[in-house]
Amino acid sequence: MNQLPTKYPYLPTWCPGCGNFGIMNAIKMAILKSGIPREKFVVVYDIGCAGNMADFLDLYGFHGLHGRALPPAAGIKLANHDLKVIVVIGDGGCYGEGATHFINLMRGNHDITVLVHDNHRYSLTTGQMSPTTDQGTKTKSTPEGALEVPMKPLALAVSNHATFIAREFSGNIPQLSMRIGQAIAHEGFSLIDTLQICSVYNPTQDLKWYKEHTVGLEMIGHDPSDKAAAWARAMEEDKLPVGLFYQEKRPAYHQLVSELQSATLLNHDKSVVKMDELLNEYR
Ligand SMILES: Cc1ncc(C[n+]2csc(CCOP(=O)(O)OP(=O)(O)O)c2C)c(N)n1
Repeated sequence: MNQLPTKYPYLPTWCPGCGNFGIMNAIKMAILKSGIPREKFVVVYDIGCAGNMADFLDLYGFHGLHGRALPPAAGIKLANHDLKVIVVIGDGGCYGEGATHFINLMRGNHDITVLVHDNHRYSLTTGQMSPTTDQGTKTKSTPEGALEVPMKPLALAVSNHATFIAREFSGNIPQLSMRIGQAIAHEGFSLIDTLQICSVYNPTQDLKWYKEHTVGLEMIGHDPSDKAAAWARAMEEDKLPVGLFYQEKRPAYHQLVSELQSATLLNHDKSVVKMDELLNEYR
């Protein structure tokens, strides 16, 4: 069976107007369209509003700690590289608490798809500033306005050698779904920074705001094989470019590990491993 039920096991508890509804539907559409059996997918969820998707999506999954979803995702891929691994994580988890994992797994080109629900806030804990909050923005944790300048996650991805880098919008479900499909098919680290509406803790950046402040990369002419151009687009501020910034073909981490060439780690012939001898070496 390759169908995703719409009501499993609970209806989503996100606030009305939350971008997570669109992102979850885009994931479902991409998985159904991929033709890959759903038991071949594992979703690793971070903590937060985004991570609560663990309760609503009928797929194999693992719910990690806040900021720590990327290491188990890489581990799952190495244990059984036949699986497709997707990470569902907020901007606070990926770019704040888990930034070191984000930076270093990109360098290794670990074959995981990282879907960042970038609502520019730590939303589950009621809207504190995150690394992508605009300078000057008043939040509960910055009553006089955020003092820091925001992180540029796509520029970070370009400079740290991610091999698939995109930005999409949670309100454009067909395009987001198409991009998730491409990211799943890509062999290597894929990042989709998804601009996500948080109607409660970031009401300013609503549908109208995103329409006015984003521009499609295909409208301005962009070659996704041009890394220098991807960097320049990733640094833009007035209008946020949306689309595929960069893609290159480079061996994924598991494709370079010699032990994984004959079979997945899961399918290795364990009878050839002499555990007693191995343990004795360390006595
Ligand atoms: C290590 C750790 N730090 C902090 C928290 C508290 N906490 C839970 S959810 C959350 C905010 C999550 O924000 P984000 O990752 O951006 O996801 P969102 O809720 O916006 O989807 C925080 C700070 C926690 N659970 N664990």
